[in-house]
Amino acid sequence: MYALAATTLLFASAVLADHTFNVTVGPGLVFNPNSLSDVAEGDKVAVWFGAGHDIAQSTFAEPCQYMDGGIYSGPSPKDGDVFTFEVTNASAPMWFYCSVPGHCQAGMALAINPTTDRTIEAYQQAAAQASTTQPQSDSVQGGTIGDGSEAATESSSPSSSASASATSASGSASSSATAGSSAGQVRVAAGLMAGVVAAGAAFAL
Ligand SMILES: [Cu+2]
Repeated sequence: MYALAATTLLFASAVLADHTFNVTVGPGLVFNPNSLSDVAEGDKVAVWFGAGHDIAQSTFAEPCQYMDGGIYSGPSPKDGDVFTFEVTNASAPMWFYCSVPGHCQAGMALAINPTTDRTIEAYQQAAAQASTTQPQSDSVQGGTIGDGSEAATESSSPSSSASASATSASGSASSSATAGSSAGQVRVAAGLMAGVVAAGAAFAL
């Protein structure tokens, strides 16, 4: 029953705002989460940077190789920069890597809408043997980079998202990427629909 109430909430929040999936860079040679599923057309992905990394798009077949015309954060996002791009085709899986030499081989990759055959694990396995091709351009491609204020108004920062998740998800305890990045919107909607949540939660108990 709680799940039903939560689903209703998510639906309500989806009507209120586009969905933004938050991805953090590091600590270590990772994108976190490294795989996003159920990303819909028009949804946005916000990559929250720490210094020393970037993000570039490849194909699945050629991991760590920049795809012609692919999305790219630019060569050296600063600590605190947020790179945001929109998913325009939800039916095609998207593959990303960090083009700093060695990082892709170490598994620093991101999948959007992977399939059962083409998983982030399969990409990483192939990446371990691949060489890196860095984008030739030194400018941002296919997205925007800023301080996160745009992403923050649409959703929430990863840290506040985590706390919202912790406080609002009593009992549901889903730790999936989708639920985590939705938490900020749930929190916004919760103000409007607190009665529904309370009723749903009470019923579940
Ligand atoms: Cu990196």
